[in-house]
Amino acid sequence: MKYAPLVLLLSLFLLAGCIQQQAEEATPQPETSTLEEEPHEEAGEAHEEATIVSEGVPSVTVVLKNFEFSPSNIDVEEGQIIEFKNEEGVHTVTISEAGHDEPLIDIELSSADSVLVKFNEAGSFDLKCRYHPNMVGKIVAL
Ligand SMILES: [Cu+2]
Repeated sequence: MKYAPLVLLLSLFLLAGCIQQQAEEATPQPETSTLEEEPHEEAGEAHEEATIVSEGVPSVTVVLKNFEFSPSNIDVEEGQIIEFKNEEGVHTVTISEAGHDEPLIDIELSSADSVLVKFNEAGSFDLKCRYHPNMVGKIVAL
């Protein structure tokens, strides 16, 4: 056991590291404030701006047909649901924050499929189908 002293020393270092880390965690950190959280947000509600939901009554139905979203300019209120109903071909419902590439929602719909998307927060959103560059729309949640 000629390594025993080394192991002991290493353990002490690790232990010291743990204690230090705990001390840091216990210190209040004003940097991690809750700036992005909406004060009126209900507990347990999703933080994403838009989420796919399995049930709910849509306030608007958008039909995918003739290579377009109809209507393509959609206004909803915060908390409302849009139903996207594909009546022809295969398309995607791809929704991102206006001006952002990274989608919040990206789902493929076969013909006769539909999806419910709930808008949890106010904002402007770009709507598109990834397969057909001409299929675009705008969603505003107020
Ligand atoms: Cu399409």
